[in-house]
Amino acid sequence: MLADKDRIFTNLYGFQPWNLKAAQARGDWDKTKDLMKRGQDAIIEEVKASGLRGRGGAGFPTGLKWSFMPKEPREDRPSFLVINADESEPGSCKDREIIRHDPHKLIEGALIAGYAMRARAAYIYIRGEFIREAETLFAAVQEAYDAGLLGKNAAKSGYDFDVFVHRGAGAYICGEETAMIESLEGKKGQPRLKPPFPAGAGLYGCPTTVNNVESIAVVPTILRRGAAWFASFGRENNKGTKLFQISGHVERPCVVEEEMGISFRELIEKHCGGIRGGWDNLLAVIPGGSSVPLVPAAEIMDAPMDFDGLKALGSGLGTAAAIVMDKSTDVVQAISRISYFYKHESCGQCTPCREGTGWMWRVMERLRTGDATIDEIDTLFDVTKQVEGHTICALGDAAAWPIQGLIRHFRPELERRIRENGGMMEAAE
Ligand code: L3W
Ligand code: SF4
Repeated sequence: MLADKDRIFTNLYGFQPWNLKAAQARGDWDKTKDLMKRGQDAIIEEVKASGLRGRGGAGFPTGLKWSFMPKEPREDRPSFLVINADESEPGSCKDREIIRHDPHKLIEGALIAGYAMRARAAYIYIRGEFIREAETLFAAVQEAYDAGLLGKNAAKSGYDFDVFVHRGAGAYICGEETAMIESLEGKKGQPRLKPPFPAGAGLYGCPTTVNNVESIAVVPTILRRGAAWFASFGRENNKGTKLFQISGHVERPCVVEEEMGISFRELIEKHCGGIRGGWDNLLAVIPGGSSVPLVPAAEIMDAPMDFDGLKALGSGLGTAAAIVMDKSTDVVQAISRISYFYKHESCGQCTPCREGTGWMWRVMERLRTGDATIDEIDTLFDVTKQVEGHTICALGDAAAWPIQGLIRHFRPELERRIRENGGMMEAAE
């Protein structure tokens, strides 16, 4: 279990104030200028050496992503950092806690990361529903300006850097990096085709890096304590500490910082008071936010909670938001509800997603009520394969994977419902 002294987010539960004075007492903004003095490339190398991988779901190496940015941005084509605070993934609630209780870690991280990638400014795109969090963030950014930590000669570093907070308007798809960029530009939030990746052509066509809130907020501590310290947690390719969010049928749902690779069992026992009704009562877990396939109880119990450990089980770490389902759960209804979510949130610009998400949800509903036919289970699986990998952005995959997981692991339950409903074993001619 991670020792308290190794936690980055020391005010995660808001026991102390979020404000600048309290943040400085916790060590934030301490000699930021000296960290920056190490030089832009040295900072990027340190982040690479730490093994930090993106905390927003995809796990792309953070230092590598920064290294795609131009070393000498043109005057008429400045570089930008965009921070994804549009936390909308069902089950995810970690970035919200950072913004509520530790916003200065994010703002200091924005300055250091922005400097390292030679960005002119950072835009923090915050989920529209986060009304109180946005108020906190606006106030924290203002405090930083008033203290000379942002703006001209930010933190007396000789570097000019601005931070703008932009509120979203309630669309899940704006969490996709290129839809976020479109939205920031004042357009309808619809993903762009990649490549070009944002580092080549992002905000206003300029070089842009989009990073998750947690990825940026850990950077000052990594620099202060060293890449080797961060990399001493976890295992090869899965380094560092991580915020886990555990919801559903545990005794005490929570957000907690832990070492990457902690076993699911230890995570639940140490921080959540166990599974409701005991371990024998566990049915399945969606380990990484709603976009990844569920994992049945027997497989998840001793699994390492990291990128490779969950990939090996046919699932993923995603945002490390574990949704725990005990045996009282109607798992078909749960996945059907998730299908409805993706149908609702599809931006509609590509056909497999626009048509497929609605189609998949309608079949899921008939499976829920037992009104489908047995052979429709295979047809549904085939359709998920037609959607997966055939869309502009990852929302199509995210809609397909939970259904694939359900069919893979709970087919007997789907068939039982159809049989007990007196449903047809095969489709009518
Ligand atoms: C330059 C290359 N850049 C990749 C960059 C790319 C992006 C990052 C990851 O989806 C996932 C999704 C959800 N040159 C590059 C390159 N990049 N190759 O690396 O890219 P990618 O395409 O692997 O992922 P993505 O499209 O960013 C994100 C999953 O996260 N998810 C979580 C969603 C979370 C929320 C939330 O509320 N926080 O929405 C959960 O599983 O399914 O697979 O920056 O530009 N050659
Ligand atoms: Fe829009 Fe869905 Fe296509 Fe993504 S996959 S661009 S959400 S229609």
